[in-house]
Amino acid sequence: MELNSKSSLFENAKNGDRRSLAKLLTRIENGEEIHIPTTKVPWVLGVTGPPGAGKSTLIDRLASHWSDNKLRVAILAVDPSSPISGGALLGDRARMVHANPTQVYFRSISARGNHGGIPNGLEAMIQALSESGWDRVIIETVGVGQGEFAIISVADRILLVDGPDRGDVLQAEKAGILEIADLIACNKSDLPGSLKAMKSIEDGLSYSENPPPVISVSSLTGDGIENLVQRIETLKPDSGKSIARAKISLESVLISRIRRSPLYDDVVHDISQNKITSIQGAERMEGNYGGI
Ligand SMILES: Nc1nc2c(ncn2[C@@H]2O[C@H](COP(=O)(O)OP(=O)(O)OP(=O)(O)O)[C@@H](O)[C@H]2O)c(=O)[nH]1
Ligand SMILES: [Mg+2]
Repeated sequence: MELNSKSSLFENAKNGDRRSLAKLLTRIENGEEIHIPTTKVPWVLGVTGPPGAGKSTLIDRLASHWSDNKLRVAILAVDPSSPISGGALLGDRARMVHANPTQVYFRSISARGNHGGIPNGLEAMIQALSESGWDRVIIETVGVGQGEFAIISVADRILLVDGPDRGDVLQAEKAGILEIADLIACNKSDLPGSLKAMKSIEDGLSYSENPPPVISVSSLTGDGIENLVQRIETLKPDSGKSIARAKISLESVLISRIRRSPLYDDVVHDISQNKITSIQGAERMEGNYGGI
């Protein structure tokens, strides 16, 4: 029976069967309602930052640290461009060289079809992973535009990764994202420009009332990783969110809901054809938002 097969998928996933886990996550991602008991609060770390900053390489270091300490680590990589889910981004999986594969689960999630909002069922997937015994859930997203920060509405701990020679630090500052992080890792400390990058990040935070710590690391050599892990471990996710973070979190959920509305594509089309104004379009959509 359908119900039985759903619950046995969860039971099997809990017993360590990865195929069942993959199937379970795919079903959740496809919008199926699957009841999973809630017995704990998931431990979730969102890792964001500009393309190429070293997020995947750094996550491998973190996963390696935790897997060496007998923790099971699940990594969900949100791929903004791929229509395909379930498989691993080749590039990203290739960065997983240090972590113990028996203790690590890796999966990419497509963000396509959500117009850059929160991927389908992400929160339920996190819960499923947590309840089936994954002690740490890490979500990797590229943080370059407003929509991509949707992640902060599902992760209590946010790590921003930046580094030298990216020219993105300034942009990050502009978007106010430096402030939404709990921690900032200035990666690639082995490269010559790293001191300058640290300074530039610290300058960007100089007006912040409660600036997050900036930690210099090299995911390549492992320098500073121990310190970063200590900081992550001691974050207190319950201590409240900054106003900046609460705003982005709320706005991301609203944007996702608007984009998931069954009317969205039609209204966008009508506006593009000058049939209606955008204000009329917004009025037509009111009360017709999609869920999350
Ligand atoms: N020198 C140096 N190179 C690094 C370091 N960390 C990562 N890299 C390199 O930077 C490049 C990008 O690393 P990724 O880990 O794929 O970066 P990413 O942020 O996950 O990239 P996207 O997922 O494409 O946004 C790769 O060539 C890495 O080998 C570091 O600490 N030092
Ligand atoms: Mg990556």
